[in-house]
Amino acid sequence: MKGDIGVIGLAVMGQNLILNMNDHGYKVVAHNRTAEKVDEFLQGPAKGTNIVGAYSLQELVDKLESPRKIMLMVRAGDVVDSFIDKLVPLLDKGDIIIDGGNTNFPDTNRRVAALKEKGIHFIGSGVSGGEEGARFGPSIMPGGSPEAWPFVKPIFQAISAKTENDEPCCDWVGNDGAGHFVKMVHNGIEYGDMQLITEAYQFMKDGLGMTHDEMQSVFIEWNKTELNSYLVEITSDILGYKDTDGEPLVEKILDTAGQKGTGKWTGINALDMGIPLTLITESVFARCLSSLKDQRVEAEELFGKKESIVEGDKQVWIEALRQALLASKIISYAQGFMLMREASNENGWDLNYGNVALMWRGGCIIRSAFLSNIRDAYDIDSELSFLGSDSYFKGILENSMSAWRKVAAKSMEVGIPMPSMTSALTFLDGYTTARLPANLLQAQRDYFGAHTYERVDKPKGEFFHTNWTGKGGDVSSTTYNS
Ligand code: NBP
Repeated sequence: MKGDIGVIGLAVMGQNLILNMNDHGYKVVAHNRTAEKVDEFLQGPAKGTNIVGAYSLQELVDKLESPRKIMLMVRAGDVVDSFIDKLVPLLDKGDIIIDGGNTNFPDTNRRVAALKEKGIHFIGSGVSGGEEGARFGPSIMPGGSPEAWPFVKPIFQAISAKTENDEPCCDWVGNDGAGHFVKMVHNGIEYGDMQLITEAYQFMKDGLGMTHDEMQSVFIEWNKTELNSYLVEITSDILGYKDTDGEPLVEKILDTAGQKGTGKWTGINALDMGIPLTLITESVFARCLSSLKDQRVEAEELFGKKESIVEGDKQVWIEALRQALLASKIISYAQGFMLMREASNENGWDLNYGNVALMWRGGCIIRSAFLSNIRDAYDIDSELSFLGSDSYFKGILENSMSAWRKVAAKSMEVGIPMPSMTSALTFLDGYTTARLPANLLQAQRDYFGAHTYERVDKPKGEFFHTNWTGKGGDVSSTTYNS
């Protein structure tokens, strides 16, 4: 009997996805560049299963049922192109290549188009949930050639995570690189969620002087509220984890954050599309700032930074902090969905935002109860332009406002950096201000560069130039937005 699907790449993600597929009754053919890893896998975790090995790409192709489905779980970038180049001459028209790595979506756009000309279907799929997700149910976000989806759907939906209503956390996202785009935004949101939690931790630790056991209890309690999520849950575990000497391990970890690029790509895309994705971008910058460790140590001494004590009733502050975190999180998701909306419009992807929320509901790192409310919001209005306008989220934002302002103001007063919580509040203040000072900005642009402006008392699209000094000419610059 031939294999149902081939997987190339036997590192942590590939191995666990294969075992997951095997659990669901699919016969998987496994291949890896370094052939010894095929043997190690077959004699190790895959022993006693239906999984078979292939030591060359030709052998892999020969062992698969038509149309062949071959999933790449390898390092993103050139490695994917190199496997595609080697596979194409061995495949037949109608066969399917799937890239399940963390690929930058323009690469997927390019591959879908190039392979279409050769009659090969290509799917670029986000896979989230790390090792455990891959093994027992990841969130899977596939996009690319729609003709390929019916062949891949049963396998992907079987192995994916399920919601409490048994809905698969996997559905077709859209054409081209839509799946990888949505995965990229997922990762950007993950950066934001993590940063928000770390800001709350620093406020509690440095501002309120709380012990790790106290902070652990707070996160356990928060996990019973609207903040219920995987990241809040693991944070409580981390805060309670003691090193061999009985001290909290977290304080022994160097405070420089790593990053692999997906948060940065999200920020770059937001800048390219003109979407104010402030919270996620601040989270990326917070990681950049953290990596300037030596400079920070010197600067703390140079500026003689004092301790940042927050006075007042601790319990009141903790509740204010919870509300500030929740409200900021709403802004982060609202901005992320704004970005997806713009990308969907620009690329004609016709994204279903409720489905995206459903795909993130289980299996992935940002899984949370909150995503069900997001899905409900898009069920009510599939074209909602700002998540915070939905009545459920608007209610939370309004109820949290005073606590959120208190926390933001206090952090500024005592010098605790909270870039994401404060920028979220600033965004909402801007978004809910009908008249911003951009009129003055337009005047400045026209003054020095004859860039022209529109007037509130004239129809939009009519542009004016003023000779502000009496010395300039009447010639204006061309009006366009980049
Ligand atoms: P890695 O990203 O570490 O990739 C390892 C695989 O890539 C191995 O099969 C390795 O073969 C192959 N490879 C490399 Br590296 N360079 C190669 C080359 N020049 N030619 C051929 N093969 C090459 O594995 P992973 O962590 O399992 O991740 C797989 C994909 O899934 C990545 O795109 C990753 O970003 C994404 N992802 C990872 C996670 C996670 O939690 N780790 C989560 C979600 C998505 P070899 O054995 O011969 O070196």
